[in-house]
Amino acid sequence: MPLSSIRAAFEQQFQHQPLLVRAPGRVNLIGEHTDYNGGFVLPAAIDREIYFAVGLNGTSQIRLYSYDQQESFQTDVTAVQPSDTQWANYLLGVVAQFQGQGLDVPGFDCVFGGNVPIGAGLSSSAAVECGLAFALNTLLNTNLERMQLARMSQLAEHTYAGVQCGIMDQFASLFGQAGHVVRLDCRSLEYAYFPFDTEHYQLVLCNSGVKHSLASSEYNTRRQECERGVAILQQYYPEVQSLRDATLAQLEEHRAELGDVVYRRCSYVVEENLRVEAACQSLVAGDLRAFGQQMYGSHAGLRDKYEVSCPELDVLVELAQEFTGVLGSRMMGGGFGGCTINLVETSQVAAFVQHATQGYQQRLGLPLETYQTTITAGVGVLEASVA
Ligand code: GAF
Repeated sequence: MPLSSIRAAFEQQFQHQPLLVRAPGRVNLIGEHTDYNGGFVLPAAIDREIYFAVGLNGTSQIRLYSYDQQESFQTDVTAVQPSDTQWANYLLGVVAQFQGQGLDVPGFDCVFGGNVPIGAGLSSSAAVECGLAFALNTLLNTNLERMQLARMSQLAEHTYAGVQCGIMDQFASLFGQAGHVVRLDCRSLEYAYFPFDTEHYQLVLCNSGVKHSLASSEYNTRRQECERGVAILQQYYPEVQSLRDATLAQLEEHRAELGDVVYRRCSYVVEENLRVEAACQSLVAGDLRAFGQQMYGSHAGLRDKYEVSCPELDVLVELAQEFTGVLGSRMMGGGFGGCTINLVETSQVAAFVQHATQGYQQRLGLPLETYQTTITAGVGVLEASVA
């Protein structure tokens, strides 16, 4: 849906001129479930985005309108709290973060909507949080840095959506750079951009169309299992502050005490961090074939050790693996549904999409949606003239 519709809906409902903001969804090439373990990720912002029209209204009321749900929500600035209206929580959580920092948030109006598919693992919720955080920061002149906005948006997700997520999604939405992937050290928050060769290779997303209800509860459970592993290792290796510091040898040594499940979760995370490092080296060397192999390795670990995949995602990765024009494929994001990300030779994109669509229908009787993505800039203000 175009930005002009969001702007028109705002002007029609609220009769004043808004600030226009674009907030993208993200892909993650490799480094899954590593962010909350102090590890490494390699995301990028994409051309699937949420548009915002936001303006202060001179009252004490927050008036929100979801263009996609065609629903309104209103509350007083002094009464911000988690609501039964799920979509509003992502926005209210951000307001609560501003207020929690002692920043005065006056009444404002907001219309938002976009084309990030919901539940597809492309971080529509992070885009919503980051878009509003950026808009408020601009309108209120609060001069918060992007990393602070990312942290606040992440905490909004913890407190108002109940998912104990890491920082990757919010970071990617705010720090994306056109034509580049960005490697983030989720502990130090240092980051580095790498150009991504879009002439010869494309990122194609295959949307399984499933979202299992397990997603958020299992996500929080995985996080606890990793913390349990760290607590055990710390008794022997006090320097292990997170799984990022652990080694496979340490895990092996204490395998019995860790127990089968915690051992598998932890060894996946340690291996995935090593894969991100190796994948970045391959990217710098221009060896996309090696990069693709790391992606396949990531999927196998997520499926067998971390157990966050599902049959639909596994079929999509198998379909990619048997097609020669695909260099790598893996499930992406929290898991239990959503999209696979596929690294595909540009000349083979159309044939791959056909192969995957037919195969998905034949093997599971399910329709497949695919998205060919472009890597874009992160959250920013749009000129009114663009709308
Ligand atoms: C979700 C979370 F929001 C991220 O923080 C990250 O942990 C991801 O799952 C798994 O890598 O997208």
